[in-house]
Amino acid sequence: MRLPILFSSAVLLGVALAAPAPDPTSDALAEFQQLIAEAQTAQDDLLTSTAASSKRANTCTKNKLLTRKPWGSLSKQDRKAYTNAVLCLQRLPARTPQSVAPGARSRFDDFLATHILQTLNIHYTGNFLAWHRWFTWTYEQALRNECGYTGAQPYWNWALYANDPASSPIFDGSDSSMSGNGEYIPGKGPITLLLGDFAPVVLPAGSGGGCVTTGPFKNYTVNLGPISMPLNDGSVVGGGPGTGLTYNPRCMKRDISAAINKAFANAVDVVKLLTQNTIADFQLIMQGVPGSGNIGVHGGGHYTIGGDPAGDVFTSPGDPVFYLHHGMIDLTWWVWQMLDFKTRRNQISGTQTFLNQPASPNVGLDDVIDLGYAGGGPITMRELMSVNDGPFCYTYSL
Ligand SMILES: *[C@@H]1O[C@H](CO)[C@@H](O)[C@H](O)[C@H]1NC(C)=O
Ligand SMILES: [Cu+2]
Repeated sequence: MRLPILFSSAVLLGVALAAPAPDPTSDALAEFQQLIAEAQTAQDDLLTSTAASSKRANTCTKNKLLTRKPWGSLSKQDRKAYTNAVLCLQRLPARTPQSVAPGARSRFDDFLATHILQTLNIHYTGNFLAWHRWFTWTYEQALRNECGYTGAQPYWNWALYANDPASSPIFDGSDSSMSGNGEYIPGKGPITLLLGDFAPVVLPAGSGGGCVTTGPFKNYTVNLGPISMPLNDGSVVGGGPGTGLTYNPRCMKRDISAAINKAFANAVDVVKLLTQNTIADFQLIMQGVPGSGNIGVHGGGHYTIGGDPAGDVFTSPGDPVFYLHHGMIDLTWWVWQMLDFKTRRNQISGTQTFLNQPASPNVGLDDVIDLGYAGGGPITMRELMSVNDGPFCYTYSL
């Protein structure tokens, strides 16, 4: 607030300001950090008061919270412990029957198959945030309970590396990264995103495009999909809904794009999202107003990764970095809820179908979410609305 006043009085005095224009994203980054601190304080207060009033043994308390941290704040050893656990999930046998997803080869694929099967009922719907909260948590539990991981699910703070994601600790290709960019393929055209009957969104190609050849996942094979994969000639490949579950082994490709990260998932975008007043607006800003050309921070993160499978809405959890992206999506919902928890805890907006096509009822607190063979069991929306309640007891730090 102080800067504009100083600036206008300087103009009144006729003083020529020689200093370069301030970078709005650095102010926004500080504001984002402040909002996280406010959310933490609100959560602490809430837990202190519920602990005092509850006699239940399983009540979530401050000292039971598991803290999810940004990738770059983990030690290199902890990052490797995480990627080793993911590699373990990729080695464990699938539980999904061949009759459901004949191409599923691993526990990691169980999660991917579940996402593929439910895509049209979990995006641009009223359960989008809760479904992905439950999905990410169930994955975190599988890493911990089936693969000996003792940490929390890390997240990708898009705002920190918006100018150069490929060099960030997440994508730098080192042993302690989530693997690097795809091999550079020159001369690629843009990709075109189609969303219902809305005007298509054309996004520039990134700085990779080929197979990922560095870091922990360089030998990882994507087994399922594609279903709706934008290519760099403007076309979209894949068989569409109801397909992509047969065995289709191929390398993982990435096409990391600083331009997309800068345009849709920078600190200003994050703060704008967190300062919305209703869940309807929060979701709209997060996913971008359809037809506006803005894909929001959700699309911004996905298409910053790009490639195959992460450019494919159905198959995107086939790239393990999906779960770091959705950790950050969940972080933004957590902050937004904590800033006015009483009012926002149970807010839901949207129907049961993708952009309400075909038309369907609104999602409510009694709706059941079931991740099938990924695990977790059926659970109601009501139990997914707070990270301090139901199955959850976690928080986020910087
Ligand atoms: C990839 O596979 C090769 C050949 O089996 C192996 O030598 C190498 O250690 C593997 N790399 C990673 C990062 O898993
Ligand atoms: Cu999803």
